[in-house]
Amino acid sequence: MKMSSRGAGLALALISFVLVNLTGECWGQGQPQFGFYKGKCGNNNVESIVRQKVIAKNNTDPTIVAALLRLQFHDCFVNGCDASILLDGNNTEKTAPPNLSVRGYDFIDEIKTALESACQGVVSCADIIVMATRDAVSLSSIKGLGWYPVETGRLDGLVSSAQNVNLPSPSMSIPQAAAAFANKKLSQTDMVYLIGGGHTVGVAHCPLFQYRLYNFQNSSPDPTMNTTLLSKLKNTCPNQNPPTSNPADLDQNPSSAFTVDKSFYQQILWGNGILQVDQEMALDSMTKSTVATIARGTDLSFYLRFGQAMINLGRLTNSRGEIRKSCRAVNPTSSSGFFNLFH
Ligand code: HEM
Ligand SMILES: *[C@@H]1O[C@H](CO)[C@@H](O)[C@H](O)[C@H]1NC(C)=O
Ligand SMILES: *[C@@H]1O[C@H](CO)[C@@H](O)[C@H](O)[C@H]1NC(C)=O
Ligand SMILES: *[C@@H]1O[C@H](CO)[C@@H](O)[C@H](O)[C@H]1NC(C)=O
Ligand SMILES: CC(=O)N[C@H]1CO[C@H](CO)[C@@H](O)[C@@H]1O
Repeated sequence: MKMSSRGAGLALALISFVLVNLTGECWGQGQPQFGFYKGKCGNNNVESIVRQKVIAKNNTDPTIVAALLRLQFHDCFVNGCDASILLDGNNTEKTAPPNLSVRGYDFIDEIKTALESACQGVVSCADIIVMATRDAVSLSSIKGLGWYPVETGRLDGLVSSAQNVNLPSPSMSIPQAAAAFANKKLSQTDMVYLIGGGHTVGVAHCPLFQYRLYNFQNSSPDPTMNTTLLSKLKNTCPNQNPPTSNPADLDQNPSSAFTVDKSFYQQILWGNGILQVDQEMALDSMTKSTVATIARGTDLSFYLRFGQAMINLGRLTNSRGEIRKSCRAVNPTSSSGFFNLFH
């Protein structure tokens, strides 16, 4: 399997090389493959430039892994992984309500600047998100076991509109969430790994879960919440309107709040899910056996399957696009009618 995907990768790389050189544009790019940037940035190793940046960042801000995981999810789920979430403007994706607290834009700019000075116009912003997320995950995993290979060769999208943002909501039922993932060709198993692997780091703010404490359906509070957690969260989020914007760790294991590991799954089995959708994953017949299996399994088997789920998330691709000069804006020429006609 490895051999054949490598062979196919080589063939594709060859085809895209020819196309890029014939047209001077990126017609061959857009079909992600492992190692796409090998030999494309002079003597520079694109993936190691990204990794050095993430190592330096992780040392000063250990929350970067949470920022990047959420950034990749929000980018890939809307229009495919095309960096559309990075575009600035009045009505772009990042201005839609679910963007609340999506972070990491400045750090992506910093990596882009380093790559542009290594080789201009070669590495897409969409790939930077995916590579940097992988590196942050591996740095924040037990013994680095969270590393997974990433496909590259994506193009940056030309459009970004808040109207396109239809991300799942934290109060969705598991069947509804599974339908949203299936709509993106992601399986229920991918969903359990992606939500649980993502929510093993980072925080949620009171407005996203406070209703579970004081105002849950007809009973109050949410009967599925661990009562120790309930009292703790009532302190974090006092019953007031508007709610405070205080944060709570999504992974309630205090020793691994910054670590991408499988502890989240044990926490939700104990009723310690912060978001409704997190808690329901441990209870719904569609997902509960997967949750229990991960909680009981080894770290390595969690990392391997989570890595595969991240690769699958990275395959939601939008093949129409370009290599942006700045991650925050489409290239000046590509907004012309001529370019759009042919892409
Ligand atoms: C049904 C699917 C999902 C829903 C409804 C959901 C919802 C949320 C919500 C409401 C928050 C808290 C936002 C805030 O209070 O600021 C959050 C945070 C987060 N989500 Fe998700 N999420 C989902 C899937 C994912 C996936 C697939 C990933 C990544 C693989 C992910 C990664 C994260 C991370 C890392 C944070 C913390 C961000 C930070 O601390 O800055 N989520 N999510
Ligand atoms: C956003 O809208 C304002 C006012 O309509 C306009 O001045 C500004 O140029 C717009 N910004 C962008 C990036 O389109
Ligand atoms: C990244 O940050 C986390 C959290 O502070 C830390 O545990 C880990 O050792 C860091 N990784 C590296 C390789 O420095
Ligand atoms: C509540 O959570 C704690 C750990 O935080 C756990 O020890 C306890 O068993 C949980 N209670 C239930 C009913 O699962
Ligand atoms: C960074 C950013 O654009 N944040 C926006 C997120 O969405 C809210 C509500 O729609 C806006 O007010 C923020 O400006």
